Amino acid sequence: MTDLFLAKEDIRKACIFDLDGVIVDTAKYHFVAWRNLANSLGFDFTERENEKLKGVSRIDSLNLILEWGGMNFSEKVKANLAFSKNEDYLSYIKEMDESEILPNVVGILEGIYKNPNYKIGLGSASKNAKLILDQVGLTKYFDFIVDGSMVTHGKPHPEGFLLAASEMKVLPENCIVFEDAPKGVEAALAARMFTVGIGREDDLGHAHLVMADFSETAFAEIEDFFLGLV
Ligand code: B16
Ligand code: MG
Repeated sequence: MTDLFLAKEDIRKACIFDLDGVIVDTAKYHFVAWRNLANSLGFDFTERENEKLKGVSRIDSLNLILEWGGMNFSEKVKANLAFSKNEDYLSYIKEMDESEILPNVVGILEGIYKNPNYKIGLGSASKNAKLILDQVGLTKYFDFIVDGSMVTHGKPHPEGFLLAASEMKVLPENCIVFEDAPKGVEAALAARMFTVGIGREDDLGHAHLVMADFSETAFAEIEDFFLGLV
């Protein structure tokens, strides 16, 4: 039987998760490590400014922070600064365990994992994504993991989400993306995927559906929106 004769609920589909802000809150560790770096260069920045770094690649984050501090360096020095920030960041990441998984993420992953029509992918800008998933014990749920080292273009470019979909052999329109960053929502929409914003309606109103977190949701409820049943 070809896909042509499959009912809508039997078409191969996938859920693609962002990592930071959706599965775990690593933004707090990025903030501490970037702030340590800024302080060592003689300036500071606020938690509000840190919000602008969500979903942004490491080097783009550094460029923004240096702009806030009115500083500029050669590419070589910037590479060294990014390296030392990452070493500092990793010292926090290496202490992470499953207690840092955000509320009901495991429940949602289990709900998808048990559904034979769905694959599960990761679409993160972080080059540390695999390490973080291992650290919190969630790697086993994922059919394919896209991390920041596998893409040329950062979010809002759709490259990462499209790569995850094609590696899982699922059409973009059959994918559901979970994203916490406005730029990540833009990337998922540009990939023509059903986009669920995790966070505040004010920041993520351009998504198809917005929820504060996963705490009071079952995957079946989200799927009803995706299938147009709600
Ligand atoms: P790394 P996500 C993103 O992860 C973070 O939101 C962003 O703040 C960070 O700069 C980026 O990863 C790169 O992280 O330095 O570990 O490569 O939200 O796309 O999962
Ligand atoms: Mg994120």
